[in-house]
Amino acid sequence: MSQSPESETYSAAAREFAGAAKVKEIRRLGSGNINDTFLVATEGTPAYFVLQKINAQVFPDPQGMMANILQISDWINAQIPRLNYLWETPAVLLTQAQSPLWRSETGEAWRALSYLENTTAYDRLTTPEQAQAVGAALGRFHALLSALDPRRLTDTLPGFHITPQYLAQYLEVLAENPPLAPEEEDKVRWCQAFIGARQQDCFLLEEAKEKGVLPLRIIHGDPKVNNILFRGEQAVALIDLDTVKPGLIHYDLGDCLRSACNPLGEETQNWEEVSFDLDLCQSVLIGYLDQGKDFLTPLEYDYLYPALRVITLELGLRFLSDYLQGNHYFKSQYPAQNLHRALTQCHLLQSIETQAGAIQTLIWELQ
Ligand code: GN1
Ligand code: MG
Repeated sequence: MSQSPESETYSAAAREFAGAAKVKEIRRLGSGNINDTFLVATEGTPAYFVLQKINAQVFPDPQGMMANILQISDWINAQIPRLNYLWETPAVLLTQAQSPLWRSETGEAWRALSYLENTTAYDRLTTPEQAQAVGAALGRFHALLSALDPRRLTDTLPGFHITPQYLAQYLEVLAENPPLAPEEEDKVRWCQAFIGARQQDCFLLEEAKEKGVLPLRIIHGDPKVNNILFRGEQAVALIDLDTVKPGLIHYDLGDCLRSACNPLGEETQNWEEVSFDLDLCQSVLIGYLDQGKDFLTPLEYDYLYPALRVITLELGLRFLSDYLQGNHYFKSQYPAQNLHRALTQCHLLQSIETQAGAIQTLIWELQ
């Protein structure tokens, strides 16, 4: 292992959470856009665990975040013995001082979670069975938390999934007239026109929330497909609980659908070919509603299709804003990556809109 300052910090963090076990190896894990994630192998018990450096720019309250995670993990774990399906929640590991967080000398916050061995996460779904399992996992997660009072959780990310706020930030960025790379200018202008024509949609869910038309529940906040772990054919866990907070489950189901029903995935370079797969959508909804029918109100059904549009638009404009601001929020491997991600979400939304009638019929038939 090299001795860069970075590796010295993550080695120190790993030792804090490893307890008496000797750390054998540390390697990067997963494809998250925000936090730095590592898999730690030890010579003792646990043999593996997941170590994460929390991105302080995105998550200003790591303590509140860990308190939320501990609360919902305890709540779910208490129900697991009575469930008639397999469900798992990564355990929060504690430092030698019994804290769920470790601070480096420079103040970075680190945490560790147990590693669910022999599980798989997919960046893209290919079969209806996978899609149904993904939908079921999200429905189960919501059902498991449906009796927990949302007011018991802290909103550690106040502007997160408040689409009008992302729109306002985006418009501010545009007003500053950021310089554009000539080779990307046409793509930016295309996205800008596409988003501009849909600005009013950004208000749909928040207005419904403010009017009390849609109830506040506990949401995951980021149920994209690679946050769902499979053990064999079954989806057994929804990981990445950083964004769990009180909110509209519409953001969750919309986010899950936009991610699960895009067979090319959100990192494709082939954005013009991106389309929304109706069969996968049907399977996700069947899986979800098997649970959701017990708690969804009729009005909540009415907002499912709008939610799919809003969340896809929201992510498109978040990626575009970040590109225009110089890629400070979402990690990127090359300068235009966030622009390409924005194009992908816009094309996905275009495909959703051309299939509006069919998607709405599906939702109506499954109600
Ligand atoms: C971010 O870090 P990651 O990949 O789990 C983002 C989500 C986006 C997602 C898109 C806190 O999630 O909102 O939907 O990228 N998380 C945050 O891939 O902003
Ligand atoms: Mg996340």
